[in-house]
Amino acid sequence: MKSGKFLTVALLLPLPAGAVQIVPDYYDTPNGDAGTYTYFDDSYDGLGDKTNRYGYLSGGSGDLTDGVIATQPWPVEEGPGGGKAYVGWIDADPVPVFHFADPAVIDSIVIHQDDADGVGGVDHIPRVGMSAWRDGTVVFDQEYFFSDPAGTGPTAITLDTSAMPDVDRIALRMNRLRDGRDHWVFVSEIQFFQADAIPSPASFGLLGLGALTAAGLRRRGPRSRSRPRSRV
Ligand SMILES: [Ca+2]
Ligand SMILES: [Ca+2]
Ligand SMILES: [Ca+2]
Repeated sequence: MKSGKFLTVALLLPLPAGAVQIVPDYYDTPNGDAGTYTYFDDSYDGLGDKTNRYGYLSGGSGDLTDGVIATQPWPVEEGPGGGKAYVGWIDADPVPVFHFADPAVIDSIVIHQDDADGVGGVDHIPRVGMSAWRDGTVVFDQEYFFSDPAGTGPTAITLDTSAMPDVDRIALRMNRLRDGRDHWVFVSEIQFFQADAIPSPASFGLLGLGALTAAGLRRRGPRSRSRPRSRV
């Protein structure tokens, strides 16, 4: 597997002020489903058949962490000529599992989705169940609830994980809406952020990118990095 990737995504993507993005080394996930179009994890580079509905994909990275965030509703993004940035599921609540080579401080997680308000049966994620591990032991469990975001279209929800210790594996159960109808979940990106390991804007100009990246690797006292772990 590739080593840990700490990105100064101010250069790549919008991100919370003062945050550094931490990209998982790889993730495992059930592939997406198909309907009018296919809603697969098209850029996945690990094991598994990414053209197979719900085929299990493992050990790689793809649409969920490639930095591409859909800006169009699913019929445009997934239709002819679209970028195919979403992964869409309907048969079961998808539970992608994200792996980090080194225990990581994660203060927030942002899930980019299409809040289609029922268009084509696609709707927002009302609940996310999160579990996180360190060296094979669950160290954080949390349920997050979300109301229907204002408006219709691509949007994001944020999970506050600032109380979580260093972890090396995170599972996110993205629940489908349950209101008597079938509902798809469409997700184009999942981002992990560390909140306070970044220099102030005044020092950024002096320190430059290299120092900023190094700052992203720094751990804070109470959740300081201890020792290398073996992957589980
Ligand atoms: Ca993406
Ligand atoms: Ca896709
Ligand atoms: Ca809405």
